[in-house]
Amino acid sequence: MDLGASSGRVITARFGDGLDLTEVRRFPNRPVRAGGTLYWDVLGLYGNVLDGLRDAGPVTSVGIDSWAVDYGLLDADGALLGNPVHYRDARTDGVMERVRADLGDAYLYGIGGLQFLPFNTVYQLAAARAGLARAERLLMIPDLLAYWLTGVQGAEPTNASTTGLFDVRRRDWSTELLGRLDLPARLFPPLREPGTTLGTLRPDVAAETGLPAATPVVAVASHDTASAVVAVPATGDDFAYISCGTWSLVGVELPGPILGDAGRAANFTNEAGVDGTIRYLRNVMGLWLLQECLRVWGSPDLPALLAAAADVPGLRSVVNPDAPEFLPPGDMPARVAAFCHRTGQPVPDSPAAVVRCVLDSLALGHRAALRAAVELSGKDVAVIHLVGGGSRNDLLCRLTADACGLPVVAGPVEATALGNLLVQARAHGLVGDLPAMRALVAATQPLRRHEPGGDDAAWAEAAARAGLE
Ligand code: LFR
Repeated sequence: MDLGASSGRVITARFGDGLDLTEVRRFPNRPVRAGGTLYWDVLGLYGNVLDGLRDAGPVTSVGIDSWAVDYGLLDADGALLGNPVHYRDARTDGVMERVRADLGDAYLYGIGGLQFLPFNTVYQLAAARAGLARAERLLMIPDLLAYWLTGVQGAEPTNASTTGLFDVRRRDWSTELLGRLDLPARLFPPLREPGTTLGTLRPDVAAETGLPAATPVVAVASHDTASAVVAVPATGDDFAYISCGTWSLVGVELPGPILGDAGRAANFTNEAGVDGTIRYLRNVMGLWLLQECLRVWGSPDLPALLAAAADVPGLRSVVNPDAPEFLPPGDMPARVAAFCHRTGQPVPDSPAAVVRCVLDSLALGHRAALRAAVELSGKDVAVIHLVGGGSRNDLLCRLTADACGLPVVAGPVEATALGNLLVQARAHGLVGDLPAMRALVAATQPLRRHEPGGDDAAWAEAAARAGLE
């Protein structure tokens, strides 16, 4: 089960001579605004999880991953207290600034090594403090769904490391930070590493889905980005990755965290990966910009629009994709136009021109984050693996190769689901270590290589215009 911010999917894999994937179910993930608050429809998602299990039929095990940072609260009886709020909701406006001023960036970063994003769990909790009084447990979204399937409560490090309440060196909840923030320790359940069985199906779930009650639910790298990085089809160590979906997560894999001032100033994150690895990366706004444009335009034909965007002259107008005004849902074409107008650039005058501006700008965001990752980590990078839904977008992959001056290997599209499945397969002894998992992905999944071309000076000039360099 892989739940992304815009869609969810249930995929089964058969491990044998190769690796066969079957998409069993795909469904939209549509946030709902009610009473002024933006929520996830978590019961709708869970209903799709149950339907997906029924469609899948008997399986060796089940694993769940989703986007990070969001959570549900349970009372002492294990009942959900309120509907999980979407990280793009405005309740955190101004809260991060307050917490950072209180505790200090160096202190927060020294423990969590987490980039400062306004929606990190820690700031959501600071915004919703009054709601914590009756809460007994906080479960991250994949853990909440796993709890409903199994009756077992727990947390998993790859996702816990996105909360801002995790000690990335000790790989455990930071009791120190919980104390400083006056957050009750009881809320934070014991951690279970990816690859361990967390429970089996509740009898009512087994009855409803038709699966044996003994079906194990395995803890996977439950943060979708962590699973995606497991499935990067790298054949050596000299790679960077871009996990490109609603967000673009741009960075490198490291054996341990880097918690110094330079990384903090560059807002790089140290998120926990499988096998003790660190995802050293920065969030770039990602396909969200394009998705919101498409929504506002009433879902036009995307392939036709991308073909038209490819014919628009490049780098005419560019935006900083990470500007705060692009984070909340809304009229993205108007916001892009306003940015261009404000910075004295031509305002894109057609949907194709807006799409070209957005993709050029994302490529610039990829370039800035990639350069920072290389500089801060000192890692040799000879190739960029671009995985996830964005790997289908040839124009974006080509622009990224040009902007970064490195070859981009695009694919697999379903890297997150693959990483989820591979960690389960390893728990059953069907695959080996990370390099072996990646070699299996490289050998079995369709990939496309984009060589860099173009003119670095033109990209550097555009980056300056967008305020990125
Ligand atoms: C990607 C992702 C990112 C995280 C963002 C919010 O789907 O999980 O890694 O920063 O969503 O949770």
